[in-house]
Amino acid sequence: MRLFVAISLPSEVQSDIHRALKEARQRNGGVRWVRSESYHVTLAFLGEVAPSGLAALQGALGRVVFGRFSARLGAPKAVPNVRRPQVLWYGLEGDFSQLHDSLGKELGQMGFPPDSRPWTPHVTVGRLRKPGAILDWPPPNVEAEWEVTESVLMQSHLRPGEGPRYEVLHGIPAR
Ligand code: 2AM
Repeated sequence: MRLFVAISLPSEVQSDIHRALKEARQRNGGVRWVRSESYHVTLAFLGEVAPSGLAALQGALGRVVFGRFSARLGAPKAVPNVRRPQVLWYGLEGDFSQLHDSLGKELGQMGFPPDSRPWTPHVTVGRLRKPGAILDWPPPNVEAEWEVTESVLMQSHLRPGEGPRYEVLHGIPAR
C-alpha cells in the first residue's frame, strides 16, 4: 500500500485555493492540476508498505507527540522557478517543527529514511510533466489561517488516467 503522512486542509481552504487558481487552471491545460478535495500538506512520504506492517506503523504514529498549532497559507510558488516549473504550490507558515521532528523520529525508528532535502511545508496544486512556461502565475494570495489539531496517515490509490484518490487510514491527534 502506498502511504504518506499529511495534514488535511479545512474544506473552505481547499475551496478558496481552488477559486484563486481559476484563471491559471483555464490557461494551462498542460498542467496536471490537483483536485481541490485532494489538497493536503505532505509531512512524510512512506512509499510502498506491506499491509502486514500497518499495525506496527500505526503504533509508531501513536507515539508522535505535538501540540496544536496555527497554520497560515503563504505565497504561491513555482518550483524550482517560474521559467521552467515542475511543481506549483502554496507555501505555509506556522510552527510545524514539533510535529515534523517527532514524526521523523518515530518513522526513523521504524526504518524509514529521513528526508533527503530540507522539508518546506507546502500544498501542491499542480505538476508539470514537461517543465514549461506557465501563464497567469502567480495566482492571487489566499488568506487562510486554521488550527492544526491532527495529522493523518493516508493511503494513495493510484488510478490510471485519473488523479490519485487519498483515503485517511488513521488520525494522529495533537496532545
Ligand atoms: P507533495 O505533492 O506535497 O510534494 C502523496 O503522493 C504525496 O506524497 C504527494 O502529494 C507528494 O507530496 C508526496 N510524494 C509523492 N511521491 C513522492 C516521492 N517519490 N518522494 C517524496 N514525496 C512524494
